[in-house]
Amino acid sequence: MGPPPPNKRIKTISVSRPVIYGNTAKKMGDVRPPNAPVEHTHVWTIFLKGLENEDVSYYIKQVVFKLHDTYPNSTRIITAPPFELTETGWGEFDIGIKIHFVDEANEKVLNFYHRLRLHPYDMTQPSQEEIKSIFYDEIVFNEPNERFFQTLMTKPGNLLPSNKTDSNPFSKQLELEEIQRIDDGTKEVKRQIEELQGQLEEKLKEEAAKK
Ligand code: SLL
Repeated sequence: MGPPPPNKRIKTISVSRPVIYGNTAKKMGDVRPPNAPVEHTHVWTIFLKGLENEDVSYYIKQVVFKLHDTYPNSTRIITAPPFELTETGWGEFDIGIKIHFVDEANEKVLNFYHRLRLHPYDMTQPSQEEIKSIFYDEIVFNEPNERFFQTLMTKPGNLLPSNKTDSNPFSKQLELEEIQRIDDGTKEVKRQIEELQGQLEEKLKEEAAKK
């Protein structure tokens, strides 16, 4: 008998898993972590987790957060859930996120960025509120190998719920509302462009009439 056949990939199949990632941040008051440098103004947490906190450890082995070089040991490796990291600091920057999948998956590292947000969008509104910059996304495994596919199938993998609730900020409803806002925005921009073009033509006509 020869060696066992290589773990074959299943063509034509994609399996997706929803994840939530991003950061929360709060201005530090008088209570500061004992080792926080004086120039640090905020405490923040970056995280990656399953939708509605579902377990992700059956497909994610570790998450690596790459911080700004101003941080000592700027590469932070989190090898078990919760995949999150709390730090203090003064500035916003792009945090590199690398997801390493379980060995069985035989998948490449997934690499992306999250812009750490410490301040409210409207900075004229001083706010002591917790800042949140949180995103929904789906990790898609294209042509998973047979063994990993079996593992994925043992866990349901929540889909995006249809209605938004307080515990479910991400939903089809929110997605549709966002598409509607983008649509409205696009129409408004188009309208403004046409209005300005009209004004420009008027001015050109006026100029031509003067000559
Ligand atoms: C900025 N380009 O100027 C960004 C850089 C750096 C953030 C932000 C503290 C690091 C430390 C920190 O918040 N660095 O002291 O350990 O806004």
